[in-house]
Amino acid sequence: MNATGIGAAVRRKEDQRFITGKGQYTDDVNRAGQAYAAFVRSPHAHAEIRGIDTSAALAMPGVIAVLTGADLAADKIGGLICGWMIHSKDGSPMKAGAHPALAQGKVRYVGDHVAVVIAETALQARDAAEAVSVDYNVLPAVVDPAKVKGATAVHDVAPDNTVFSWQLGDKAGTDAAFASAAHVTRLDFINNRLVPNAIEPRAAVGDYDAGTDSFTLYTTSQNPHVARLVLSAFIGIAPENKLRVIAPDVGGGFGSKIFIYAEETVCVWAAKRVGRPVKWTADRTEAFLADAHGRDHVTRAELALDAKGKMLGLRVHTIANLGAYLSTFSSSVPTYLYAPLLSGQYDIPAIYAEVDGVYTNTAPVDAYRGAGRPEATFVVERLVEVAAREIGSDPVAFRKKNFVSKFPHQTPVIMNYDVGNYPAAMDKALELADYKGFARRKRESAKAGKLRGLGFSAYIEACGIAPSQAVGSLGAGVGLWESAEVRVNPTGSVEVLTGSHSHGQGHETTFAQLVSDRLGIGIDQVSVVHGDTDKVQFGMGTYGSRSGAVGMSAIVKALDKVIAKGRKVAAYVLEAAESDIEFKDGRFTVAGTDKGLAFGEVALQAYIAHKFSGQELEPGLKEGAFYDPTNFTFPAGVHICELEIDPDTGVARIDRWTAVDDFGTVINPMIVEGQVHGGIAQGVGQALLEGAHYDDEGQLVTASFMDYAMPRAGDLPSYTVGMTVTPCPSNPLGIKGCGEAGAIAAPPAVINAITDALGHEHVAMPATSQEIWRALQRMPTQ
Ligand code: MCN
Repeated sequence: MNATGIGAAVRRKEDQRFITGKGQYTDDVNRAGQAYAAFVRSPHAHAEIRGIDTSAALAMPGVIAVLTGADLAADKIGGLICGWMIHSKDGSPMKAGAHPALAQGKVRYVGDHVAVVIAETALQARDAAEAVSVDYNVLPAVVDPAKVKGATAVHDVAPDNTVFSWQLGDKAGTDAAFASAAHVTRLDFINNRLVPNAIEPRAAVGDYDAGTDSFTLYTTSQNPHVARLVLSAFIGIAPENKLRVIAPDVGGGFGSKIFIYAEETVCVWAAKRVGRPVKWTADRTEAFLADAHGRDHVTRAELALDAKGKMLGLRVHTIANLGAYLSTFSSSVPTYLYAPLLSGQYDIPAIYAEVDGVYTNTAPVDAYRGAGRPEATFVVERLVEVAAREIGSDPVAFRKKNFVSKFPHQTPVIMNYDVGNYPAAMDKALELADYKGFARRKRESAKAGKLRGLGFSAYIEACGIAPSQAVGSLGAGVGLWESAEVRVNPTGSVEVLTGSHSHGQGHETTFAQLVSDRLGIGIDQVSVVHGDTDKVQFGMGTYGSRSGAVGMSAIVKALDKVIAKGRKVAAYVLEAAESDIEFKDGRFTVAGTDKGLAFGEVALQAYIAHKFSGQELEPGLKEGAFYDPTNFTFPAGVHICELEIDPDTGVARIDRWTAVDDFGTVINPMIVEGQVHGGIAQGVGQALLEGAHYDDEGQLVTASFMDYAMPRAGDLPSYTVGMTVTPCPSNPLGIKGCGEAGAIAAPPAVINAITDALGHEHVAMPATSQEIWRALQRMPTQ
């Protein structure tokens, strides 16, 4: 194996600058003459705006401008849009209410954008924002997604607050399966609402050059090219390359930075209005209030079994809280990213899902690490656990009996699973978790007055959404391919330009490893360029754990072209037939001889003076490619959580965590393990600690880290991580995505472990010590 190639646990190249404080984030960007923006945000969840008095704010020191929705409308700036069209089961299109970047006539959640103050300093802007006087007529707010019907409409276009009433699967066939069932397991639960909380809050700097009539936006984005495409259309910048979007180092996104937000739009627009660069950086409270939140489902799910414990059918009804406005991808998350995963790892002949997407007077809800797939996995893995117990089966045996065993496997809900080996992952996880020793450990815990539980989660996810054409026909407004360009310099060093964006995933290392592997050069010879629309022509960005499977496949295509061109150059220089040139371990050689040239020598030959043969061989070595995958990738695995509960306090302490995942070919095992660790931490956060709560008036009562508990190191055990490998057949590297697996697998593993410890008393997420203690009080005395 090449020491820095595929499979090597190379240390991350980018960490040198991150851990020495040399990263360049959006808030580090400062432009000459820069002014600062502060947003006036609604204190009410639902209100008419009767008037806005900006006079006091305008008179305050340093204030340059106060802009409102009326100014936005006067400049004909379009509203924010949702990029995926969903149709209801009656065929009608979803009901998308207008979403202006600054409110026009009405505010719809606490934190909604009412006006923006531009001032000389950030503090002056903030002080003046408090002096903007808004006359509100407060309206009743609807907060509970299960009680939207009959409540005051959030948008006139949706009088019953229903955005869509969508379905997937065969209703009649599923009803028939239930009618013939020997046993039906039913569960009602809430998938709790989460706040993303990346370390770096969102930020934007808008700049306008009057000389060239062009704009630059520095922003915390996971997909700068899509941001350019959409923002140039909103703001009326044409052609779109008059807007350059730069997403420099980004300190975590977890989905929340793929969306087009009001603040970015306003910073670009305001820069031209005031003739100054305009900078905004969210504080943590703004992030809590106005970053798109995640999850928030209310679900009833039913699993039908025959007399032998084989699954016959699954029926699911979910109400998905979409918040006050449709965010960029919010319609796709609880529909096409959720229901097609309801088959889990199981062979379920009939599945029917209905999803009602509803408006409430809460912050918009959109993709958050896993986006729909954690919600689906929670449905399946909780049902499976409860069903196994109800029919008196061992949860492992019950899962194994129902696992998909033949591939490819067409589920009843769109997905075609290409490869996998689910029993192998289960067996490996059981071994690594010392399953056999669990009974002994449970007895020891009992002696110490503690309750020990073991919880399984056998998850499957779908990454690298594809193919473009098929997904486009389901309503997606974008292509799902990725671009790459490989530029070889005369010395043989290589620059890789990619449309993916790295905001913590280590692409500068893994993408360089791929180049190192294919070209036989060291990773120090490779630099990865991303995140700048002037440098990289176009790209779809990073989400849905696609950068390995899709982004790297585009690089493979471009590298293949570089090697093909290198072969021509080598043939010319070595005076051999092109068909006789072999490329291996970084050397072009004439087959059957020791005549050859190293990759770097061929690169130099491509640039120095030659009389290449006419038009057939151009000087230079630079190739590009677009790659559109033919299918999703389907990572899958088994996570086992073992925990101990103190019945006196209700505190659950995770003692062991075993994860066995199948990510196909692994490029960098250290980075992949890190991704799994981070994902588990987020999943444990959802299961035990995190929950965004609005009161009945629509005030977010968990709007700071004092009230919203994130997991800390002390809440997490050391993980035991193992792998199984079934290479993905639909991309040239055999990779499956790994970036979301932990967050998808973890919540049901934790809750199944808690309910196991409690003798299967129901607990809701987050299973705080209070929630567990209450469950203990409901239980019959032991
Ligand atoms: N990789 C690998 N072998 C594989 C699969 C992946 O070595 N078989 C490597 C990749 O080359 C890449 C990393 O693992 O360096 C993650 O790859 P992938 O699974 O393709 O995911 P993406 O790079 O597309 O990242 C997106 C994914 C998502 S959707 C969320 S949400 C998330 C996540 O990544 N957000 C993150 N991980 C995050 N990690 C950090 N630190 N910050 C975020 O915001």
